[in-house]
Amino acid sequence: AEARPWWEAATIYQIYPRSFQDSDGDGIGDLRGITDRLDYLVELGIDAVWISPIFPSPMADFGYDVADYCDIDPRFGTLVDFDALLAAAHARGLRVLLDFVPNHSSDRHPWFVESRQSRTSSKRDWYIWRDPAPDGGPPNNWISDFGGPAWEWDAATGQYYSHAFLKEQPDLNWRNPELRAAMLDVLRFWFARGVDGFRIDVLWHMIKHADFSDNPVNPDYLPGSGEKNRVLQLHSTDQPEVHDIAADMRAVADGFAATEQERVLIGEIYLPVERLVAYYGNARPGVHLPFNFQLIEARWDAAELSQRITEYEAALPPGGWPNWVLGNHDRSRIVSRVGEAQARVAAMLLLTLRGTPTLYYGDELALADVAIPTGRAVDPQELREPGRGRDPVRTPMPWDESARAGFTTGDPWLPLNPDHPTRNVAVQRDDPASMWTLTRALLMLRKNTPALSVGSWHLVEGEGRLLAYERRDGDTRVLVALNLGATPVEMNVPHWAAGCRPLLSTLAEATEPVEGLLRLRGNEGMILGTAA
Ligand code: ISL
Repeated sequence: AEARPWWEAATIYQIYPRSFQDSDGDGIGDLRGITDRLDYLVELGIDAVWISPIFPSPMADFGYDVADYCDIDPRFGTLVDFDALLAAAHARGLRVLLDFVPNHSSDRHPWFVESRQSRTSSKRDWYIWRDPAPDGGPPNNWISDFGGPAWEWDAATGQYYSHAFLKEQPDLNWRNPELRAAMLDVLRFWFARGVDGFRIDVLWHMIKHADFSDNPVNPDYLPGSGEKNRVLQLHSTDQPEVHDIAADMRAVADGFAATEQERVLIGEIYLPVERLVAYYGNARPGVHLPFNFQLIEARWDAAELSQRITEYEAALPPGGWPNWVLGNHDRSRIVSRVGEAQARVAAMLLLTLRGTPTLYYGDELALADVAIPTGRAVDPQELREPGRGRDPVRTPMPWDESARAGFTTGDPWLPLNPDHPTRNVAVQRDDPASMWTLTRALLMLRKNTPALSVGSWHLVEGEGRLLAYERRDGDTRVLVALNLGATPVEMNVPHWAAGCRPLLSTLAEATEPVEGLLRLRGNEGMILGTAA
């Protein structure tokens, strides 16, 4: 086989560390907890974990407000625990990716504390400070992602500072060379410790237009869709200079790449496909994987999915490796978006597309969003824009049928899913019809069938209820046929697939070879191939 970087055929699993496994009874997940569960991930068939931020933080945004980029928050453990986690993961062939949050720090970071001391502070320019508008108001009309102005007044020094997110998350100034060097050193610090890569938070936000002109008003704004959508983020995001930053980070990663340990950079970027693919780089390489959220944005509809997949495949630059995401800690879970039967088909879709899939913890159990009782909401977004909060998708992982689901011996920081006594790892592992068993079977089939991970992708059908495509690697051809509707559907299989056997169905074992006509039950997905 040709040599490929490890991450091309890998499946990544996102761990939200507060919610995965608590080891000390404080109700908050931690690093030792993750280490204890590494065998679980290997058993499931995972190749790499991405852990949401674990650095010291006041937790205004649950770790996406970093107060020290080169240490571990005591709630999660210590650097010693981290080194142990990394060693234990590597011993099992698992890679570990951390979450780099470079657009903003915490307002408690010593850099910001120093920056706000005075206009002449040596760190003043490490953040984005502007004079007020002539009327004393904010310098422009930019809106924070969490609603409200993206500017906070600092009375002591008479200027506003920019914050694309909470006021507790001041934006770092990447146009300042010292700040830039200090942040690239953060990557070096963790790479030298052995981490295999980073997910880069809000990469497309990292540089703002030098003129700070007003953003245009969004003519299609729907009230209730989030106040940030009142304006288009034309001048506050996706500036040309952001690609120089991505290239600088890539150069650092490449500097640490060894034959056995190529480091991977994944950019979090919510942009239309044609803008997204620019993040692969141009004159200089950018990130390896600009996160592709097409499956999160899509309605559960064959025509729409086939169009989005085709468009994304066609937009990839030469050498640009695809990737797919079905859920994350910011978005409603797949089960709650499309339904439980449909989520099984969605898992088959995620794990049979060309490129690197990222699986969100709990999705292997078909975990749904959890309604959080009034008074228990903790996400700042919920407190600012009720109904838009992300707590429902961040609830603790249910491991077993015990009172606290094996997650903690204390009080879990967010409520468990009420169905945890029946929906948990222990129960599903023993159930041949469970989502867990299906997910594992998909991951094993994908591992043993290079056509499914790295093979080429060809659309066969994308209309009505049916989405079907071919995956091909050398002589191996695999047909994936997904019925997105609740009623049966029939499909004339391509001539090459006649005589193929079902390798896996989302519903039940099917073994009869298919002749001309493939019959799929409602919400059934099937993988057919020539393999044994
Ligand atoms: O989900 C989104 C896309 O529609 C966004 O609003 C998302 O919250 C935003 O793109 C950035 O998310 C990331 O940065 C935030 C943090 O709160 C999120 O958890 C993180 O994923 C600020 O660091």
